[in-house]
Amino acid sequence: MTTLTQFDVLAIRREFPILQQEVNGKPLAFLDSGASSQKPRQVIDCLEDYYKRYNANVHRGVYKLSEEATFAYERARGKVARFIGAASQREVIFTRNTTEALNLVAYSWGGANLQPGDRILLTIMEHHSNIVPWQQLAQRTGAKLDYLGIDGEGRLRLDELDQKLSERTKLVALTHQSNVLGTINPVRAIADRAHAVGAVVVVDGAQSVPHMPVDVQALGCDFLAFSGHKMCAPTGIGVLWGRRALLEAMPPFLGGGSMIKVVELEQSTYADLPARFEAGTPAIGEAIALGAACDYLSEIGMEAIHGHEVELLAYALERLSAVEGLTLFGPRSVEQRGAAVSFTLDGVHPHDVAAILDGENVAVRAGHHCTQPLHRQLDVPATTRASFYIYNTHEDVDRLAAGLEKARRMFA
Ligand code: 7TS
Repeated sequence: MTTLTQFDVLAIRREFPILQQEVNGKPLAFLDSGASSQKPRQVIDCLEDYYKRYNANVHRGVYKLSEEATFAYERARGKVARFIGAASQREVIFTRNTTEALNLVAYSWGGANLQPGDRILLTIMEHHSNIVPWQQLAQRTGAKLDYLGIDGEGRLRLDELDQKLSERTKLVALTHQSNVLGTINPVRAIADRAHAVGAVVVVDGAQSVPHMPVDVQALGCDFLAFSGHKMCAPTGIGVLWGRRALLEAMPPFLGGGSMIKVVELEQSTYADLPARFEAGTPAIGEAIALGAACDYLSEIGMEAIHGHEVELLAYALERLSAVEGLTLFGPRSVEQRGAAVSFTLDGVHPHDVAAILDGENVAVRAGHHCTQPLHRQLDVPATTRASFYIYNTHEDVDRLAAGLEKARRMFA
């Protein structure tokens, strides 16, 4: 264990108020950060400070409070831009979450660029939020969907690219990291192939941006969507990053206040980036707190965070492999995956597994995790998932393993 010197997990845990409470004398082993992470004091304080000290609408008032709020809101946009290596903060659009960011691209870019017979390439491991908007787009435009499959270890079948990617493919949308399998996809290689046929590449970064260094230039994609609530920030704030030239050519998604230049009775002209895509009053405090979350994570260091998670993942895979009757999904190699581990336990329903773990104050998620096509492919109706973050420890893994042994004994 090398982590405690470079990565002081106990010091990190102290920053999370929710981890300080016990239930029935047991501390919380929170293993559901894949759904939504816990929040550190720095982020909670930032949100509180906004509401207590300078709460006002942005981009309108000339008074001091509004100017302060506008300054903080735009500064947060800059922090997000730096966090993902964007060329300009104008390329950062604040949305509600990943889902809204993906819908924005589908409606705006998709509606303007797709024709009947065009093809959209997805993968079988996508979250519903990276499937349904494209299905709806296909229904509106007459485009068709293709899906890249997975191999026995839950890795994308890159050998299918030749057959599934063609001149008719206008858009490729894929997740950077699977929320179920943990698989980290080779986005750069796929983006290069997609660009060679003229397709635009949309990356769902909901499970990668919180957990590893993500640089949009290195990734080589055209759009990146992610959610604040999975990376220590509040709910209600998400991000769409897009290449400036693409965003500038796109029509607005939602119409209303803040996104216009001039409104006449029959028509309007639209504001420049990023305002054109931020109709209405945004989630101001939440965006500012997302900026604080970027600061917080950067201070720890995304490389260090990833290193900590890889170490926990390796330990979890080892401990869970020893549980009789347990089937693990996803790549065996920790190089190919992130720290989300889904499994089934013979003879025990995933929801019962989760309920027994809850009795031990170990929080995991059970179900299809918004990936029904993937679960159909895996041929299981549901799985139980443990997902790890900066505040998790080896002890959390031990408690997970002990809870699983208990579940196995109870149902034996
Ligand atoms: N994409 C991926 C890969 C996700 O894991 C999620 C949320 C989303 C998109 C949607 O994010 P939202 O913030 O717009 O809801 N995933 C999960 C999960 O695995 N358990 O709960 C939510």
